[in-house]
Amino acid sequence: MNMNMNTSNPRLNLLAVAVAASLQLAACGGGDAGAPDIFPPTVTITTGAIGTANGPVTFTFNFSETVGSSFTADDLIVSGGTMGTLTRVSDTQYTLLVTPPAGSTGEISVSVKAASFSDAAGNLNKVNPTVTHRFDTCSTTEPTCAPTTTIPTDALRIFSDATSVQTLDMAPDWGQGGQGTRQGVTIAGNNAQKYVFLGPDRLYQGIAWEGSPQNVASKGKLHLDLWSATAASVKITLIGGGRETGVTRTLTAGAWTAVDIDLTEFTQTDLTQTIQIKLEPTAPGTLYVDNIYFHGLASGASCGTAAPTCAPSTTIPTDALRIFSDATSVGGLDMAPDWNQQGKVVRAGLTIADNNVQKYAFASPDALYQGITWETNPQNVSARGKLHLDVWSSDVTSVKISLIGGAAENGITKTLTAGAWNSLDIDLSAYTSPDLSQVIQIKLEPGTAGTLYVDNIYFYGAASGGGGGG
Ligand SMILES: [Ca+2]
Ligand SMILES: [Ca+2]
Ligand SMILES: [Ca+2]
Ligand SMILES: [Ca+2]
Repeated sequence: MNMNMNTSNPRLNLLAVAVAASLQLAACGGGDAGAPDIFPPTVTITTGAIGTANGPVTFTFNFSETVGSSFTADDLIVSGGTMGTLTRVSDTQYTLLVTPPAGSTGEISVSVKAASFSDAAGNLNKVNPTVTHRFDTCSTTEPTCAPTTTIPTDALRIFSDATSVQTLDMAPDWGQGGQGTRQGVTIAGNNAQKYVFLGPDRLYQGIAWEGSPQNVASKGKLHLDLWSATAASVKITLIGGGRETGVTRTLTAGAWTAVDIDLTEFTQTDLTQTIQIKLEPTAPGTLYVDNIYFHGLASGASCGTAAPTCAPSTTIPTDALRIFSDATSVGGLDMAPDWNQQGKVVRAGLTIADNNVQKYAFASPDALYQGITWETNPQNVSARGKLHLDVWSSDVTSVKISLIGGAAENGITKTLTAGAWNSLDIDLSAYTSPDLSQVIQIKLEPGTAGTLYVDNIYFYGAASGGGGGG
């Protein structure tokens, strides 16, 4: 049959389209046994564990159909660890063990090359996903690695390698009566303070800069890096104007814990004249301390009028699955796919206050949407808790944020405070339509024409409830 699409007869045209459509359906696996398989195989990569790995990580490759012997170790790109043997579990599943280097932290990345494996009909893969997994193989009995903290440029530093606050005393005698010791130590080329709390009482240590009171009222957070093998938690008290407030933070045993405390939690402290910090571990033992600083802006604080003048104060959790961030982004990310906006949305990558952001200018009321896609690299976020984005705008008062997976989506609308970074966190349970096991896209829809600045897109935390539903 000769299907000439250029025929002048419109009825024939329709017939041709219908025949073509039925051929496609048959090829999909439905009807005709003899129809050719024209659909390339796909693969998804998963890792068993969520969170940071302390040893070898197993990556599992699940194929959409039999790939025979076409999938081999040569089809993989592995970085950040040593590749083990690729094991065939079945015609549609393989596993690979990757061992991270000892005594370090970092990220293992596993990619499948494009056009590297094929189905029985010889169709080569078009999807070539990348999956990353963080690791930490540092010793858990004594710190052997430096904290991974990058001190923001806007930080007001109390204690750091590069510079510290004037008149700083990391070991004032507040009457501990010899029940503790302090020494400066160097760990992996990095300076830190080591406190030994002998106990059983007087489990406290001051850090003082009384000679140079610091006004931190406009700052957002207090940061400390803490390491202990024994203390389950530490009370951190900020002292200023003769008043103090203590907040308690739990520590991860045998690892650096990056502690960030919103300054609004220090309700009693006079933030305009801070002079001291007090550390109180819950039990005798050793506490290592590094990178004490105030950073970011008080939440909701204005930061620019026409465009942001500061970076968001967000600290990305270590367990986060990052879609877009300065340090790393998801494989295959496209922040500006053309979804037929016809030039009515203009995107630019910008650096503001040493931080990378994306700027989207929505010019026309008939194209108020922008996709963010990693469709070649679907991500399973079904065990995650929340989606985070930082959004800044001077003129858009709300944005609908849709999550897309398994060809289904729904959107959640968030209101925006003008002229400030809005830290948006959406519980993934609000995304009832998309298949969270294969999320591939986000869609942003401003309520009106205007400009959005976007940063720090990631999934984090654990799903609550553990409910069964899909
Ligand atoms: Ca196929
Ligand atoms: Ca191959
Ligand atoms: Ca240091
Ligand atoms: Ca950024």
